[in-house]
This record gives sequence, structure tokens and C-alpha cells, in this order.
Amino acid sequence: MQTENKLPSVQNPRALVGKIIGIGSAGIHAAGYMAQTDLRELSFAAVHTDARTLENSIAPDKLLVGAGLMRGLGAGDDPDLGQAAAEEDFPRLKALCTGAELVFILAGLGGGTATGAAPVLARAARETGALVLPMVTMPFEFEGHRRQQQARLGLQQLKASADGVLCLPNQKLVKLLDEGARALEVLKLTHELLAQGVRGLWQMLTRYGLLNVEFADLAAVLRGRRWESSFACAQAIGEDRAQVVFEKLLSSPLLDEGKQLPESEAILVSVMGGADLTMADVNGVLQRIHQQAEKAQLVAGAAIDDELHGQLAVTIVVSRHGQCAHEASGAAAGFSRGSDSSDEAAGPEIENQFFGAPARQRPAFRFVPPPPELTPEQTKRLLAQRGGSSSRRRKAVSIWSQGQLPLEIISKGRFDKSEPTLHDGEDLDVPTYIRRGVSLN
Ligand SMILES: Nc1nc2c(ncn2[C@@H]2O[C@H](COP(=O)(O)OP(=O)(O)OP(=O)(O)O)[C@@H](O)[C@H]2O)c(=O)[nH]1
Ligand SMILES: [Mg+2]
Repeated sequence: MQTENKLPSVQNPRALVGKIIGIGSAGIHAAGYMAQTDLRELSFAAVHTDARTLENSIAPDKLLVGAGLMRGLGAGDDPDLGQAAAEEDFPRLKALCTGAELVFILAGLGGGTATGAAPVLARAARETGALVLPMVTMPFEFEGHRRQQQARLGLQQLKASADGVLCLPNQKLVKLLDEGARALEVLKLTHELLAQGVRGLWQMLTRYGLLNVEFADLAAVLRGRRWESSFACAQAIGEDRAQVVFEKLLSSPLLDEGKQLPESEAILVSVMGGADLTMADVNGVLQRIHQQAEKAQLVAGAAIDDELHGQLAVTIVVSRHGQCAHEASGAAAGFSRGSDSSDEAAGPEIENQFFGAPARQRPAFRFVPPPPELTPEQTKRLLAQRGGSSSRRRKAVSIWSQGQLPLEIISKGRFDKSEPTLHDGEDLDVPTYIRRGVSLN
């Protein structure tokens, strides 16, 4: 039986306070795009190490971090500098987030600022009590191994310090566009997809209708789980719109053509429609999703937006322990300085750096960054985890005290002919520990 429901749409009835913070150049551009859409109910902020990009941002709240270290010149692709900048201004980051219940952090991972600073921002936001959901892009393949590697390390740290990371690998966008698509079209698509993801979640929480999701329900599902999520949005119109919208979602490259659904731990679904939205539409979508992901915890909201008359718009967020992390298996975690709060969650990765990952997880990369410094307690914990027989412990200690790491410095590849990034007479393309002559043992 079909139940007709024609409820008025109520805008943000419980006055949820949401904030979108763009960090680094890509994050700031994405936030600027969203600020010009219907997401104006949220407040916007921009954070960067680069004063010029910050000045050009339309965000009303701007925060230059690391001015003492970098004097507003940017992090030059070095996540260590991005991280140090954010740590330097940690109290100001916290003040920026104070008062918001839900904080979306937008970032393009792979460069210096966002990759290093976004995990610190996420920690600052969580310390204010907010639910923290970063939405990040991963670099295109053509951007090279170094950026990919940096982005993966940043993602691992972000997962450890936020409540759940929504991940949009740029490379997957290529499948959504013609081969001849111009760079600007690709960037615009990224911004639009990120905006759709934010909108879907925001509407699920703030529009009441057929199925309501309370903020506390969402927080209970996500908080502390450190999941990584993919997301996709689809719209359909007409009689069989539930079936059509589901097929569109199932064929999305962003969800690996539906392959991610059976592996998921939790799925959030936001169904929006006009005043003609029926329970049959909602059931039609949810049942189909449930059949594909029987083990997943399903959190669903369905609400009415008068502007969507005749349409069905669905946003789905598929959460699991980590796809990009799987791709990155074996990649060493942490920049050269580790963040305290993420150490515990990143325990297995840190352990792998010191004791060696299983052979099948060895990195394909020739350059392996040095492991982070550990506190005496962390050292004790790692050794205890690897405890057992004293000979095993001795072996562990002998690996620990290795004097020389077999690092091979690779060429700059396709960047060989490009100009060095010079700052205060230093080439920022050279890893920090080499520039500063830091000993690795
Ligand atoms: N969608 C989108 N992605 C971008 C844009 N600019 C850069 N990216 C992506 O984001 C990644 C990080 O680049 P940036 O945002 O410039 O890095 P950053 O955080 O500013 O770091 P630094 O420039 O080193 O200070 C790149 O590798 C690209 O994959 C943009 O305007 N839009
Ligand atoms: Mg930049």
C-alpha cells in the first residue's frame, strides 16, 4: 500500500550549528564554491599557511596558521610544515571551531598545508565537542607518487583524529567525465560532488519529514569509529524513480560500481523529494540498498524539499574500515613528527614501521619516510605487543636500534626540469630531515 505524505518542509528546526572549514588551497576553493550554493545555513571559514590564497577567499572567517614559521608564504608541499603550522596555532584553531556542533573540513590531500594541518584541525575541532567530518580529495594519478604517498599518510592521520573521513579520489572523476574534459570542468565537478555530499548529510539532519535522523543518532554511529567513507548522489524523476535512482547509485564509479556496498560497516542514506514524496519511494530505495548491504548498519532520513517537486534525490555515504588505506597498505604512516592524539589509533601502522609490515604489505615506493618519534610509553607498549619469547624481543630491539636506514634518494622524476621551490635560500622540495641534517636513528 502506498502512503501519501505531504508534509511542509521545515528548515533546520532544531537550529543545528554547522561549520564548513576549507583548509589549504583546494579546501578553500571548495568552501568558496559551497558558500555560493544553498548551503548558506552553515558558516564558512578558511585556514591556510599561504596569506595570498587566504586573502582571496570569500570565507568571512580567515585564519593564517604558522605565520611565525612560514611568514604567510605557504608550506611548499611539505606536510611537516603544515602540521607544525597548525600545532603553532592550535588554540586559534580551537577557537575557530568553538560553538559548532558539526564541522565539515574540506581539503585536497597531497600538498603541504592541508595534508599536515587538517589532522590537527580535526583534533582541535573534536576537543571542542563537535562531530568532525572531513571531506577530502585524493590526488590524480598524474600528480605522481610523492603526492599520492603524502596524501595517504595524511588520510591515515586524519582518520585517526576525526570522526569519519569522506574520501573522493580525483582519479575516479575521470570516469565521470569525457576524456577531453578541461581541467576547470574537473575541478568544478569535484566541488559540486563535495557540495552534494555536505548537502545530503546536512539535509538529513536538519529537514524533518517522513524519517527523521537526530544529530545524536548520527554522532552515535560515527563518533570514534575512525571509518573512511565514500559517497555518491543521484537524482531521478518519474514513476519508477526509486529503481532509477538506485541503479544510478549502483553504477557510480565513486562506489566502485556497487562493490563497496557488501563490504560496508554502516550506510547513511538521505532521501529528499518534493511534497509528492511517498513512503513507497523511500522504502523502494532503502530496501534495495539493504539487499546489497545486509550486514551494514543503516541510518536513513527522508525529508521534503518543495523545490524538488516530482524528483527523488538520494545521497549515500558508505563507511568501512578503509579503502584508500587498503590501497596504501604497507605505506609507512605518520610524517616525520607524529601527532600524539593519533598515535594510539595509528598503532598498527606505527608498529609496522618499526617492526616491518608483512611481506605482502611492503611498500612499492623506493623512498620510505622516517618513522615518528615515540614516547617511552609508546616504545614500551610496542615492545610489549611484540613480546613473547626473549629472542623475539631481542630481534625487535635490534631492528629498533638500526643505525642506518637503507634510504635511496630518488630523482625528482618529471619535476627534474622544474624550478626548485626556494624559501630563505632552502629548496623546499628536499625533504625536511635532509635540509636540517636530522639524524635518523
Ligand atoms: N578540487 C580541487 N582540487 C585541487 C585544487 N587545487 C589542488 N587540488 C588538489 O589538492 C591537492 C593539494 O593541493 P593544494 O590544495 O594546493 O595543497 P595545500 O594544502 O594548499 O598545500 P601547499 O600548497 O603545499 O601549502 C592537489 O594535489 C590536487 O590533487 C582545486 O582548486 N580544486
Ligand atoms: Mg596550495
